[in-house]
Amino acid sequence: MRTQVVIIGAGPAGLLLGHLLHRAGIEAVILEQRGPDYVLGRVRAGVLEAGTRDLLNKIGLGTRMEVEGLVHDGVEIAFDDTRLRFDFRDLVGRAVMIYGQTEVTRDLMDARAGFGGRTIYDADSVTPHDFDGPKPYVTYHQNGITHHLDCDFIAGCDGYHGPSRQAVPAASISSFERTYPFGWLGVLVEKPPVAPELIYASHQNGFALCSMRSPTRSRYYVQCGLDEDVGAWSDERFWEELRRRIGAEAADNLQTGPSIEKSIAPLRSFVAEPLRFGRLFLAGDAAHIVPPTGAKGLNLAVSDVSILAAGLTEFYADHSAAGIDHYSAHALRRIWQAERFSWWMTTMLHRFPDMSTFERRLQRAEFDLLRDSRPAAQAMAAVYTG
Ligand code: RFL
Ligand code: PHB
Repeated sequence: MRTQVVIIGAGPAGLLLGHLLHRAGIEAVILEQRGPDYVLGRVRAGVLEAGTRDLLNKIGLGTRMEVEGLVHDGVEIAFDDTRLRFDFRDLVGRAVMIYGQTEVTRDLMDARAGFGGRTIYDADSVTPHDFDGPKPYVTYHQNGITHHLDCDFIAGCDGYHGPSRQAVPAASISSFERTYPFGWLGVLVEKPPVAPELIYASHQNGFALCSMRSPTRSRYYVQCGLDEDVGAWSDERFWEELRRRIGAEAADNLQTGPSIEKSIAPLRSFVAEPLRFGRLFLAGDAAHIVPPTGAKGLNLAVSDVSILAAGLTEFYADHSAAGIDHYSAHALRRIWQAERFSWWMTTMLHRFPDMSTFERRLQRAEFDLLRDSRPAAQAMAAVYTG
């Protein structure tokens, strides 16, 4: 079998790339290790930057988002007993869209089914081959049979643990990494959100975040230890800790109920360089990870594949390799900006195990700078809204 581009991974990066290529008349096959229900069952990001929203609208994928998504003109940040609202419209004239990654993925899957794009689910042992030469191919197993897929290019959109980055010889790739000594315990609950906008809270006990998926469904997080067992967190314990961290006024408005999802995610910053190895490209979480504090993970995946799709379109339409030659440098500029922002927000708002009172005062000074300096608040708002 042969196609123009093999995309490994049917997460948001892979599905969106498939969509953008289809619009440019380029054929792609997506190979996914899991089934569609598993992919849709993962509760992840919730905030779309203005640019992500614009792109989804531009390519005809925004209909449901514009009806069901929630436009947020601001965000709140609380530090101990002080709670501030940052008005994005006033600061930078933009807003964000609250629309879950699950919904974006569902819209992309529906659109792909609509144009008859091929996605091969439950593909085992997916392996990219010969991408350093002119004839790359990908092999995979399904139902005991080994399949061989010839192509012009391979796009590794297979997340942090996928095979694409691992196929690159160690001498050709550099990685930059920071792991944080904590994780986020997340809970999804069928109750209205505590406040109309998100609240990021820094408390002596640790960080907390109040987010949402809809007017009736809320998503909450508390910072927890890396080695903690999710089974040790009863719903009651979670609500008690959340109430303590978000301050008295928000705690009074919190509506609790049985959790419908509860999981712990570690926090990590990671970047691989470069993003191109001959005819193999890395995009999305396959290439970089950000801690979720800045809500950048999904948005970065979108910006990577937009740049990559433009490069591939230029290659096929104009017989020019300039776009794909420039992909790595172009995408990495934005990636490092998001890395910096996510690291900064994480550092300002979390409790670190060996933190001194000096460092807590520095965190407070960062927060006070956002309160007292309009340019500082504008810089935060500009990056947050994208
Ligand atoms: P994804 O979504 O991980 O999709 C990769 C796809 O590749 C498949 N795959 C394979 N396919 C074939 N063969 C193999 N051997 C394969 N190995 C893996 C996987 O099954 C999957 O379908 O990466 P993508 O598309 O780059 O999208 C990136 C976003 O998903 C990610 O950046 C965000 O969700 C990050 N993230 C969050 N971002 C936020 O902005 N806010 C959040 O609250 C937030 N929460 C999260 C998150 C990521 C998490 N991870 C990775 C565990 C919570 C979690 C738990
Ligand atoms: C979420 O709604 O899951 C969410 C929102 C903002 C973040 C991270 C996660 O920074």
